[in-house]
Amino acid sequence: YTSLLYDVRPDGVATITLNRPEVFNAFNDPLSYELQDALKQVARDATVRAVVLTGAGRAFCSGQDLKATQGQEKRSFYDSLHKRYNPIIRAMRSLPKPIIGRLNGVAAGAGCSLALACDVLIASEAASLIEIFINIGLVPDSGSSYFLPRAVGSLKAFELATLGSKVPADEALRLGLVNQVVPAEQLDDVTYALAARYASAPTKSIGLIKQMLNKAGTATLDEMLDYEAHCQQIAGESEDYQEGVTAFREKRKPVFKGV
Ligand code: T3D
Repeated sequence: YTSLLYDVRPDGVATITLNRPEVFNAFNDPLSYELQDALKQVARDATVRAVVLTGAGRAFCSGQDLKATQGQEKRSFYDSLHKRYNPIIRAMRSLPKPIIGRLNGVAAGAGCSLALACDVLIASEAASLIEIFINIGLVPDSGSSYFLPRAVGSLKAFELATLGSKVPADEALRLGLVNQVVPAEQLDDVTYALAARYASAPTKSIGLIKQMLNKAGTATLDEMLDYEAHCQQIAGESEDYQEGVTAFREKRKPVFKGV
C-alpha cells in the first residue's frame, strides 16, 4: 500500500492506519481503494479477530482530499460516493469482526462518517468530530446521515449537520458519539487492551451481534425475535459455545478460538 499501513499482530489484532499525515489523512483515490482492499484482507484473513482503524500523525481523517479535486468541481459526486466511499462503509458494517476506531485526532466530513461506522471508538482527549460537509456547501455522506441521528437523536443531529461545528472529545463522550476518552499518551494502551480482549473472545458471536444490531436499526420487534433465534442457532453450533459451557462446568477460564 502507498497510502495506508497494514499490520497483523500474532494475537489476531490487525491495524489499518490511514497514512497521509501531511493532509490529515484526507481521502484521495488511492487511499479510498486501498482502504477497500485492506477491509477485504481483514475479512479474508481468519487469523484476524479484531481490527483497529486509525490515522497517522495528528489527525484521524479529514474526509475528501480537497487539494486532489482542485479544478474538478464539476466531477460526479454520485460516482465518487458509489465507487470510493460507500463500499468502505458497507464493508465495515458487514465485517463480522469488531472494528475499534482509535480516534487520535480530528475526524471531519467523510472522516467523521468513517469514525461513526466503527463498532467502538476510543478517543484521545485531543480528538474531535466534525460534520464539516455544510462548511463547503455539501451534505453529510458516507453514512453520517444514518449514524448521527441514531447516536445523538434528531435534534442534535440537525444541529451538528447544519452548523458543522466541532465536537470535542469530552462532548462527543457526553453525546454518545465515542465510548471512552483517554489522555493521548494512554490511547494505545487502552485501544490495544480492548482489541486484544476482542481477539480472544468468541469472534463468531461478536460478528452475529454486530449483524443483529445493524438489523435492529430498521427492524420490528417481531423481525428481531426471529432473527435472534436464527443467530442463536448459529452461535449455539459454534466450537466456542461448546468451550464456554465446558469451561463453566470445569470451573476454568474458557479459551475461545473464534470458530
Ligand atoms: O468526492 C467528493 O468530494 C464527495 C465526498 C465528500 C466527503 C467529504 O469528506 S466532504 C468534506 C471534506 N473535508 C473538509 O472539508 C475538511 C477540510 N479540512 C479542514 O477543515 C481542517 O483542515 C480541519 C478542521 C480538518 C483541521 O483543521 P486544523 O486547523 O487543525 O488543520 P489545518 O491546518 O487546516 O490542516 C493541516 C494540513 O492538512 C493543512 O495542510 P498545509 O496547509 O499545512 O499544507 C491542510 O491543508 C491539510 N488538510 C486538512 N484537511 C484536508 C487537507 N488537505 C486536503 N484535503 C483535506 N480535506
